[in-house]
Amino acid sequence: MGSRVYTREQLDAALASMGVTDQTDVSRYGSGHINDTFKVETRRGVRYILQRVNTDIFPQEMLKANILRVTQFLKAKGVKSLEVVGYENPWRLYAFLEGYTSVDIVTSPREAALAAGAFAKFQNDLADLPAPRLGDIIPRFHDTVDRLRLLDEAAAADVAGRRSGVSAELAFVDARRDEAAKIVKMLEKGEIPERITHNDTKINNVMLAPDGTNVVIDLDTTMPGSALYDFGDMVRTSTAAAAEDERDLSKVYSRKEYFEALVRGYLAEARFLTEAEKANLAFSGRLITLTIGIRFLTDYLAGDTYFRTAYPEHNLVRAHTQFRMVESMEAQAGEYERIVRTASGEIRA
Ligand code: ADP
Ligand code: GN1
Ligand code: MG
Repeated sequence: MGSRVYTREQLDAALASMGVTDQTDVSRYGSGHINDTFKVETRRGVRYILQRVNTDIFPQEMLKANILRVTQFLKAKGVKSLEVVGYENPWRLYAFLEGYTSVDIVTSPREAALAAGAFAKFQNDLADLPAPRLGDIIPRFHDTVDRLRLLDEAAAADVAGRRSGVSAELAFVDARRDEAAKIVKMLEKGEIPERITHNDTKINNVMLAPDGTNVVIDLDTTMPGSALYDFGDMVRTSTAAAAEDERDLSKVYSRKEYFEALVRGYLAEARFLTEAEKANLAFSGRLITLTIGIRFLTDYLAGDTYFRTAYPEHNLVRAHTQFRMVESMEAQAGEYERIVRTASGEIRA
């Protein structure tokens, strides 16, 4: 869908409900696909991030409870995190992270390693979050089998009349159905552990500062999951040579030296990983990238109701880049497996 439009009165009322009345400017901010995000400037010189949570996607009360628990727990530990200034569903106000920036494409292997370390530390920091279990914000979020079911349903319903134009894309997915259940099955059988994970580790969800410090943001999907999905989504976004919506597919591929930096940055911090998890790190990159591609294609078939789009073919373009990334990772699979094995051996030693 396109961006929702808000009146000045709506934005002012949301800010007033959270105690801010001296705003001098409120403007759209960032390139997230889900929430409506604004940067707020005030007469005091203090800046904020104002967000309207996407109420079509998130159960609002559960989301608020999860976010408050996670941010308060991290704060009590002395870990820099999002600072919640106000939360009045569906609106919330975060302190603006001054001095940090987010990027949509990783520009150096060092940046990839830093981001990987940040998400590994995030998982580690939350490992001892006291009971109860965090709410499952979007059940079966990364379950590829379920995502295939939703794709099949969208193709059968064909509400937007786009099915006949995506036969090649559907065939690409069909050729890879056998791999879909692997991580879900391992989780079910207890072969890999459930952990509290971020579940949306794309590169623009970590804010970086020039001195290498960082803050993990976009905590909406922080819930029980697998470390493999978190690592896989980093491979998807942090090794990509081009933007998620690049139209020129000759520019889209997974960069081996970035993959290596990612693996090393992750393993150095994620000392908690089991052997079974390590053995599936390279595979997880291919699987999550296929899964996100399936989700873009599904949304295209459904008429663009989930991800924010800027033009009619946007979700299809995004599906194409994901499938090209999958092909690139498949072509380098042997090499990627070797990189993980070598790094695991060295970092353990
Ligand atoms: P979405 O769920 O739509 O992706 P995010 O929470 O990721 O929304 O926010 C979108 C973008 O806004 C981020 O990629 C980041 O650039 C910026 N952003 C979010 N929170 C902050 C913050 N506290 N300080 C500065 N920038 C932020
Ligand atoms: C969405 O919110 P954002 O833009 O960081 C999506 C992720 C996808 C990503 C693809 C809640 O992330 O799952 O991987 O787009 N978030 C949700 O870019 O669905
Ligand atoms: Mg985001």
